[in-house]
Amino acid sequence: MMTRRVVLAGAAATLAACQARLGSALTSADTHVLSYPTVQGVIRFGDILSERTDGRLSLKMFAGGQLGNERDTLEITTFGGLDFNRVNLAPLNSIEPLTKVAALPFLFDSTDHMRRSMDGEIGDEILASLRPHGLIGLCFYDSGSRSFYNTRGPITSPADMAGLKLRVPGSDLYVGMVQSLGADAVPMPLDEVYQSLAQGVVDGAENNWPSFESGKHFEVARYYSLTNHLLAPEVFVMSKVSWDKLSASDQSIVREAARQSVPYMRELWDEQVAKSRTIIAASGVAVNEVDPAPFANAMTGMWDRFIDNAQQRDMVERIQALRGSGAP
Ligand code: GTR
Repeated sequence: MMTRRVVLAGAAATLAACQARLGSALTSADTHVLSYPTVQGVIRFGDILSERTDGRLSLKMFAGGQLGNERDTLEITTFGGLDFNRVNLAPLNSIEPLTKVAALPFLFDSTDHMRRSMDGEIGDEILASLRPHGLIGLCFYDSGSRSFYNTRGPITSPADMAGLKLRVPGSDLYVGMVQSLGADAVPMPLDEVYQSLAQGVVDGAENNWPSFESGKHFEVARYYSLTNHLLAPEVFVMSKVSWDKLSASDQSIVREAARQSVPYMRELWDEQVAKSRTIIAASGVAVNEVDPAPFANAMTGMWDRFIDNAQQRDMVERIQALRGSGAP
């Protein structure tokens, strides 16, 4: 079995081998395939960066998890082996407590609520909280809403989840969430999920429409139950080691280019959700609507477990105060 040290060394060797060919290109990683909206958003960021610096700064994207899973590439990013990374909030949950706030189930009541919260000062505070951990938070991307899928049957209430083995990303918060619904949580990187579903190592998982589709999980997990329990965003970060090497004016360009890539990413996201839904529906997956209330009730206790300091509590309240004050 490959140890993490071997995986990290392998990724570092791949990067070193590319170095000569890349020249001065900055590097970024993503677990998703090239066509996925998060990857295309970061590529757009790279294009804006090149334009604004007349090609002095450019970006090389390592998509499809070729440098390893999010936890590993994040570690490489913190020590400067990668310049940028686009990750879910989950691998940051054990690093920075404020990231748990935006990853709380049933916190956001709509995509608009999530965007309003993350595009304003609350989002800025979460991005800034990453700096002491060696990361410069640049912007948030969309991730739609996550729901449960499995190989056994439709989930209509938490009672249907008893005893199910469900894959979650490697975060205590996700583990707590699934346990509070009475299921067994199995933390595992995304690239192992298809095989684990196919071999019965897990009975199911949870994710948004595009990841359920692009990872081919829908081919083996034929029940998708729309709990819509999580509307957490994705985050785009830069290594602080790389950031510190940039001039102040290049740092501003990086920040602006990242923000400018957000509307483009969101446009692609909405298109991708529609495409993925069509593919999944055409494949005959049984999709069922779910009353979210019993799921939300079962999860209230876990909020207190993971929101255990005053700064987090204050942020939760400020996000709740922004509920329903915009378009649905
Ligand atoms: C996806 C997300 C990835 C990854 C994945 C997972 O929706 O875009 O960054 O975190 O979920 O479940 O591991």
